[in-house]
Formats: sequence, C-alpha cells, structure tokens
Amino acid sequence: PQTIYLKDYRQPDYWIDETHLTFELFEDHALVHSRLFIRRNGDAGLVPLVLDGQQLELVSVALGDQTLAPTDYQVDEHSLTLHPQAAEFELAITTRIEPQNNTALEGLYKSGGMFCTQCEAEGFRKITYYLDRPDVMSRFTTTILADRGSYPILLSNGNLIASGEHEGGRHWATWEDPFPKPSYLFALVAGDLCLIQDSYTTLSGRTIDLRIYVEPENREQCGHAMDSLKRSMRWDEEVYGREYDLDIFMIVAVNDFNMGAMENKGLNIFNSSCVLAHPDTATDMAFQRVESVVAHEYFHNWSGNRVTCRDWFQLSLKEGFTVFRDAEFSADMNSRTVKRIEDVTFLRANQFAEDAGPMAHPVRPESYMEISNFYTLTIYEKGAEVVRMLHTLLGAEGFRKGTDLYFERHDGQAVTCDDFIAALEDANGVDFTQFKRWYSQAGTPVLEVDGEFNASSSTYRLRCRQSCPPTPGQSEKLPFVIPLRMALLDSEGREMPLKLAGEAHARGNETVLAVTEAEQEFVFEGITEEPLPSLLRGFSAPVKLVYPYTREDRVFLAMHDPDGFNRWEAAQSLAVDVLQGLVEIHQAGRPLLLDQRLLEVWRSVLADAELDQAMVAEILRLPSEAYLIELARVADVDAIHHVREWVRRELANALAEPMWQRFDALGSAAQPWSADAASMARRSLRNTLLGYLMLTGSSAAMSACVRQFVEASNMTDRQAALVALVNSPDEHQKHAALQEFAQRWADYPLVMDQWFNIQASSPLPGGLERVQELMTHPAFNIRNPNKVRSLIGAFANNNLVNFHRKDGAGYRFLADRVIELNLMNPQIASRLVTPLTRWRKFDPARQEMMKVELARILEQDKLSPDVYEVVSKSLA
Ligand code: HT7
Ligand code: ZN
Repeated sequence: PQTIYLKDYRQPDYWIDETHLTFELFEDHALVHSRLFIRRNGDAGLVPLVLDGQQLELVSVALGDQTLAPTDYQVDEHSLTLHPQAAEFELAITTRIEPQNNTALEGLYKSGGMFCTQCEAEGFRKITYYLDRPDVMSRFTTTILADRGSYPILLSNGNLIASGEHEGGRHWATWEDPFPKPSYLFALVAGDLCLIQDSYTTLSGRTIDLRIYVEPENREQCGHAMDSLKRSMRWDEEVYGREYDLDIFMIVAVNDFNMGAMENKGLNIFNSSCVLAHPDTATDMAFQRVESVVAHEYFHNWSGNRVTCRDWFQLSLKEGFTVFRDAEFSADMNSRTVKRIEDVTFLRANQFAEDAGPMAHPVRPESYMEISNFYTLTIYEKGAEVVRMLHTLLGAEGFRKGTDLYFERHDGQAVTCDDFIAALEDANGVDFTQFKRWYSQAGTPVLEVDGEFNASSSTYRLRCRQSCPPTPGQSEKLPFVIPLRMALLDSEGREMPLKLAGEAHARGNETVLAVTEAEQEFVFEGITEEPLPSLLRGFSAPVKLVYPYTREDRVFLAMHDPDGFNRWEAAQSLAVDVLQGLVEIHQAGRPLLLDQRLLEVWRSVLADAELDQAMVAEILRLPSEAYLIELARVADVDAIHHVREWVRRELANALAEPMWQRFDALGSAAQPWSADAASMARRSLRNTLLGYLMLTGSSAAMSACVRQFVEASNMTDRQAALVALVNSPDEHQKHAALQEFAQRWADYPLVMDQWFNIQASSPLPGGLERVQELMTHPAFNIRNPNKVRSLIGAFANNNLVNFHRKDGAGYRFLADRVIELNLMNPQIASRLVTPLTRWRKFDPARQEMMKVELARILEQDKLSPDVYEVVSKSLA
C-alpha cells in the first residue's frame, strides 16, 4: 500500500456543490444513482477529474446529457478518471453494490435485517464514485427506494421533504440536508425499526424533534440515551453557546458496528451497546458509556460537522476536542474527580503503551497507509489531553473566547489544528508556537522534579527537567510546554500560600507553572517549613512525573492531600512502588512480605466515612496488570500477576473485618435500583469489597456472593457477583452461575457479550481452551465486532497471564483470528493484532514467539492494507 503524507496536501481540482443520490435497495444488490454538480477549483486548467471508488461495479456514466462510452474514461481498483472540458458540469453515475455481502461494515451494509452505512473515514467510495475527502463539502439530497414491508423506515441526513408509494409494494422517501458536508458524514438507514420520540426546546425557543430508532424488542431500553441527549443539548448551549441547527435529530442503533458510534449529520448511527441501557441488562459502567457516547456524537455537530477537518491528518481537531468536551460533560453530570481518575487510569495503561510502541505517532500524524488505523488512543485520548492543557493555560473564560472565535471564524469550513490554535491565540493575545509541539512530536514526556528547601532564606526551589524518548521517525525532541498544577503542603497537610521569586503578586494556594525549558527552576518565597509538594494535580499534563517521594511521603499525601485526585494518585503510586518491589523479590525467589504502610492506607480509606464512596472504591483498586506492564522495562507477566494477586489476598485477609463492616453497612443488592450518583457509588464500593472478600475463601463470602447473584435487582450487582464466582476456585458454583446466566439472557446479545467477556478475562488456568470452546457457542459470531471484542479482544487484552502463556499458544490463537478476520473485516483485524505488536516489552523467548506470529500474518497472500500497515511497522 501507498503512504500518504501531510506535506503533500493540496486542494482538490474540483468541488462538488450539490450531490443528488438515489438508492434502489434490493435483497441481493443495490443500485446507486448519483447526480453531481461539479465546478473546477479556481484556475486549475483542463485537469482530469479523478474520483475515488472501491469495490464498485460501474453501470453507467453521463457527462451533462451525454452517456459516456468506456473509452471516454478510465477505471481501476481505486478510481474513475474522467476528462471534462467545461468548468462547471453535471455528472451522473450509476453503480451497483452488494450490501448483503459487505462484511467489512464500511460503506453500505446490512446489519441483521436493516441497511445502514458507515462512511468515515473512506467508506463513501464503496457506495459510489466521489471526491471522498473531507475538504469537499456538498449539499446532499437523498432518495431511498425499498420494499415497504421489510423496510418501512427510510432515513437519511437532514429533513424529510417528500415520500410516497411505488409499484410492487415498494415505497420511497427523499431527505434534504441544507448544510454542506463532506461525504464521510453521509448516512442512510432502511429497516423495520420502532421509534422512541421526544422533543427539546433550545435556548432560543426552537423545538427539535428527537428520535431514537431501534429494533422493536429494544424499545424499553432507550430512555437513558434520550435523557443523555437532552442533557448534552442543554450543556452545549450553556458551556459553549452552541445550539442544534436542524429541526430533527435522529439516532439509530445497529448490532454490527466497527466502533462505538458515528456522528453523521442529523442521523447518528450507533453500536447498540452505546444506546441501549436498562438496569436489568446494563451495568452502571454501560449507563455511563451510553451517556458519554451520546454526548460525544452530539457534540460533533459543532466540533466536527459545522467545522470539519481539512484532511485526515487533522483528525484530532475534531476527535481530541470532542473527547475533551464529552469528558467535561460527564464530569459535570457525575463526580468530576472520579471521572478524571477513570480517564487518567485508562490513558496511562493504554495510550502511554501506544506512545511507547511501534505505531507511536504525533497527535497530528505526518503520514499513514490506512487512515482507519489512525483512530487511535493518541488521536482521541492524548488529543483530548492536549485540548485540556490549552483549557488549563487559558482558563475557562479565555478558552471559551477562543472556541467562540473558532466556531464563528470557521463555520462551514474544513480546517486544520493550526486554525484551532490560531483562534485560541487570537482571542486571547497569546502565542502557542511552542505549545504546538504537542501536535507534532510523539512520545510521552518524562518530567523529573525535585525540591530543595532553604530554611535560612525561607525559600523552596523546585527543579524541573523534561525529556521525551525517541519514537519511530523522531529521534530528537524539543521541550514541550507542560502545565504543572501544584501546591505545597505543610506538615499538617495544609496548602501554603505561593509566591514566586521575581513576581509581584502571590498565586494563592495552588498554581499552574508553565514548564517550557529542558531544565527550569521555580523559587517560592516565604516558605518557613519544609513542604511536601503535591504535583501534577488533576494530571495537568500527559507526562510521566518522577519525584523522589519516599513511601512515607506517599502515605502522607494519600491521607492528607486536600486535592482528591492527588490523594488517589498518591495511594496508586504507593501501590505501584510496593508491587514493583515485590516483583523483584519474587523474581529473586525470596518470600513476599507486605509493606504495612500500604495496609494502613487501605485501612484508613476504608474507615473514612467522609470520603465519597466512589472515591473509596477507586483508591482501594490496585493498579492494573496492564499499567504495571507499561511501567516495566521488561515485563515479567507471570510475576506481575502472581504478586498483584498475592497483595490483593493479603489486603483482603488483613482487612476482612473492616471490609465486612463497610460491606454490610452498604445495604443489599436486592434493594430497588436507582440511577443517582450516590447509588452508583454505593454499588461500586460494595462490589469492590465483594471482590476482595471472595479472595478470603470464606464460606460467608461465598454465601454473600451467591445471594447477590440470585437476588440482585440489577445487572451491575449481578455481574459483579458473577465475576467473583467465575474467578473463584469453586467449580460447582461457577458453572451453575454461568449456566443460569446464559439461559436467562440468551436473547440479549449485549448481555451475552458480558458473559463472554467475563470468562475470557478470567486469569485462572486454562483460559485459552475456554475461549476456544466459547468460539463454538451458538451466541458467538466472528462477523459481529462486539462478539470479537468481548471474547477474543478481552482474552488478549485483559487476560494477560493466559494470553502470554509460555508455550506461545495464546499468540498463535490471536494470529489465527487476525488471519481469519483479515479479509472479512480488516478494521477489526488490525485492531485485534495490537497486543502482538507490543513484543518489545517481553522476555526474549516471548519476543521470538510473538514475532514468529507477526511474520506468519505478514506472509498471508492477500493482506489488507490495514493489517499490513500495523504488522509491518511493528516488525520494522
Ligand atoms: N467519528 C467516528 C469515527 C468512526 C469510525 C472510524 C473508522 C471506522 C469506523 C468508524 N465508526 C465511527 C466516531 C467518533 O469518534 O465519534
Ligand atoms: Zn468522535
């Protein structure tokens, strides 16, 4: 495959002002008729018109009123080339496609009994020949024609302007979208769906018709998505001054979808897992995911649709910004600190690993082979961190001034990350030239800090040194702008007033230092006792912070830091330090002994009645194996797993009494379910405690767990009990629970996804064999991405001891699945292969086996560009 470079970007030779599409949908094919009103760009000469197109059967082409002969144009695997003479003309093309055979779920495809589309990034070219690039924006009118019995609902972007009956039991509908848009935002749905309807009145008094379309059996599961949508609409008005623009907003849920959801203009298409939520079938985590994905896609209406990307190198312009927006929305709707803890935990275990791996790339990449491979944690999550830093540096008001200017200046345009930054700069009179290195340099910076107290001058000197490891194609890095939010604590844990030497004004009790040099010092005055710094509060920059804290320091911060996020961080880093120390002891064959300081922190947090229960649950959770692997130079998976489980058991045995007390005080899982934050926090803490108590092996814990499994009033509690049972040594209880669960929820695919996931993630021996057997279960289907993720993905990403088993069978299994999916669904295949590409993290024997599997994939006859890019780069 070809490599595409950002430096080669140039405007298109032609624009498409209007796009008229007619879809004739049949069971064994679809005909797509397009009429395009095309205009040559500026004074481009008599250049050929090269339209993108893939896997299309070209039926006819007409330029103006003249049908072209095959000698008038050239067609190859990727394009249709025409030679128009006029500067403005009409082009009519008919293509034939087979949606029912489209297993890649890109373009027009069938999911169950319905037709649907996925056009981002380059799916539209699988529907018809087009200038399939985001800087070509066009007004779309779409007519859909299909059998009325099987497809009573016909939807596309914009407003319904006409509909009617057709011969042979068929009917049609025409939709018109008044907003020019790139082809990646086009959408079509045809199916037998039921409608859940509501309305929303905007701040300016317009009434918007809100519609969620789902399969009839899911009708009762849409209330939460609808509420989330209305809350998102209000929030975007209040926080960003952005109102919705069409009169109708639609969401459609589909079962087969490569990602979470898609922000098509006025017609969002969702993976059903991100719409459906009912307490009987969905966990609290699933409820939160629905809320945040609904918000994310809705927010794209401004950050993505009204202002879109010039080219795909600018993907983070819309994705990073929109993730930041949805994270702030969730923080406002729920606990801000807990949301931040969840996001930082995810970023550090996963995006940091990506940034240290073979596919590391900047937030604005400079090249790609297959754009689908660049919907990454770096573009989304690190991109959101970059926007968060801009928000931190400008303050909420300055940031809002900047985004107002951005939306006003670029409404209806396709723009770049530089345009975004320029709007923030111009609105605030600041210069972000150096800051922009966050867009161009890959890798996770390391920020080393140490402090020196001088009693005689009452000063405290904070020394900062930053560096960034080399990444593919970037051996040297220049210093970043790192916003360091911090405070200094006295011996009682109180924040000290901060005044920097050389500055006229004090900075209050907390400040944001801008670290801009490779080495830099900050001197605080009026410091009369040796302080303990509380650094990088709220994770104010996506860096690895290194400060020579002692374990006592960490204990102190975990108990006393007034900043909730850093309290959690101190407990986590204490646990990391303890676990890393024990891994070394275990590797040396010496007996393990638990540092009592960790136990005391856990004991004190358990006894803290003031602390939010969700925070208690977060603090009690040990750092994940994935994070410990990310932190290790050479990861000893077996030792990490063994030690982490050992520490969990030690904590459970030592703290069983206070754990039981707190567990009992939290009531029963049988009590009626409620969606409020306090109830969610209670469930989260009680289930964390249940997990610990089950490790004691006591019959009381087993009875409590079985009772919870049977009596739970909701899926959060039932599932937590099932996880604990599946991971317990009691084969009888485990099998009984799994069987009961599978029987009860056999008709609920999303619940069965959980059932697969729990078993695939269980670290008990024999994990691979279990997964292989589960692949033959009637509910499993390798064509469904949710099933692939919940069984194969969960095994390779969550079940690290089993995946990395010594004989390499886990690697072989994953490579076989990647090969199986390579042509069926290249996007899913290339995501699935990620764990193998991290081979550099492991011991030489494992490295060798992982590379053998990667090489075997590379040898396949017909390798998709998606898989080729990831595998070849990982071996380079
Ligand atoms: N903007 C959407 C991206 C997306 C996507 C990309 C590649 C292949 C399939 C896809 N489905 C959705 C989703 C979002 O970030 O909002
Ligand atoms: Zn998005």
